[in-house]
Amino acid sequence: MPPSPTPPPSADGVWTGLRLAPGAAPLKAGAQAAIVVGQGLIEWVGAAADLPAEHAHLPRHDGGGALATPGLVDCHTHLVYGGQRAHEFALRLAGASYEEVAQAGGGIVSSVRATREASEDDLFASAAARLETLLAEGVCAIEIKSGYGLALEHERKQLRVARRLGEAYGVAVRTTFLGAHALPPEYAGRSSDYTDLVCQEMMPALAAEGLIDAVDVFCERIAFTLEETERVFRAAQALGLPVKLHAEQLSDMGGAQLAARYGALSCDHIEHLSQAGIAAMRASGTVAVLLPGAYYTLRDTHLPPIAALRAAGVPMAVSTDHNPGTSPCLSLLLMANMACTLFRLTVPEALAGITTHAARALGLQDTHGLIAVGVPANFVLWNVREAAELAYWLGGKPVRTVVRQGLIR
Ligand code: DI6
Ligand code: FE
Repeated sequence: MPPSPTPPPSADGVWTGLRLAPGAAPLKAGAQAAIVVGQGLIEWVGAAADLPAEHAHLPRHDGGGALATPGLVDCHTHLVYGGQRAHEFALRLAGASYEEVAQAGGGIVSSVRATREASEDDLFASAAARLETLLAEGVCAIEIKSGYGLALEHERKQLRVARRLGEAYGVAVRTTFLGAHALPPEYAGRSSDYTDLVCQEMMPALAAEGLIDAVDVFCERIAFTLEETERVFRAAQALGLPVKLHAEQLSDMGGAQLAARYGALSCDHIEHLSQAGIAAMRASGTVAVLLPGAYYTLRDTHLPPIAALRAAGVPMAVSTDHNPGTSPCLSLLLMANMACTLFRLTVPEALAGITTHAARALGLQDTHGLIAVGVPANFVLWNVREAAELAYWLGGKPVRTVVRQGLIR
């Protein structure tokens, strides 16, 4: 269902009866807090007792004792695609590996077929339903990748849908061009030629149309080589576009070091990340994006090097990696839970991973994933006693109110 034509009510005014989650804003955790919203921006945040007199006359919104966090940020999704792949789930249950499914003509390429067959409106409708689920759980900014079109017109279609979703739903959408996701069937055996097409035709055309906020590559032995990845990065750099990488998911390709040399926003998956990769990411300020939904779905057993990332001080984000093959996940809170349970993140790390650090992975650290004066009002009120509950419950709907782009949703 597209959002109703009547706009949601404004969140302008004073929000009281709140507790701020630890780390959400510079205030003693748990103290009674207030947030002042004016013209869609946060004008003031602090202890309710310190509310400046100038704000006292404003309309009040009662938080009812809820816990407030910044709006959630889902920093790695493949949300726009045709069809779904439940049958592959069954194949894998019967013993096939992800790589075997891909080599047998399933996998990414089957979603490419369905995406090419779908109209822009079909893609909008199916992605909108998924987006609504994520938004209802408190997502206020989301990254959406292309990569199921693998030809100019179909990549364009996916990215246009991503932009339209952002406008229709009033949510910050960052688009990522992932033309180098898989080899389209018409380029079988001609990976280098396809890489040229991505760099020389698709990327410049889509960038000129304002459809690309960042560029990504699936650098893996079943996808693109390190050399091809670097060609894509060089093309991105020439267009002034930031890069990120699907790195070291199934094997250590040295992708993280390459990405760091190009100042990548993030390296994602990174189950097989080496110490050299960690050092390079630390030096370049690249965020480590952890994707426990894919790890879980693939029944992976090779854990990302969490302790080493933590020791190096590399910021860790957590995301759904929503995609029809390896992570058909529509709950960022469930990912926070799995980041704790499977990857041994602490609760504060997991919550920073779906807010502050996720925003950084999108280059949005100054405007999203935080409750601070001057930023757009994106925050969530939760019916929980303590922040740990956000990573603790498996399922459930702890949201009380979402304020997104200054409106009460
Ligand atoms: N890594 C992933 O986990 C997804 N893409 C990627 O580069 C999987 C995409 C799919 O199987 O459709
Ligand atoms: Fe992915």
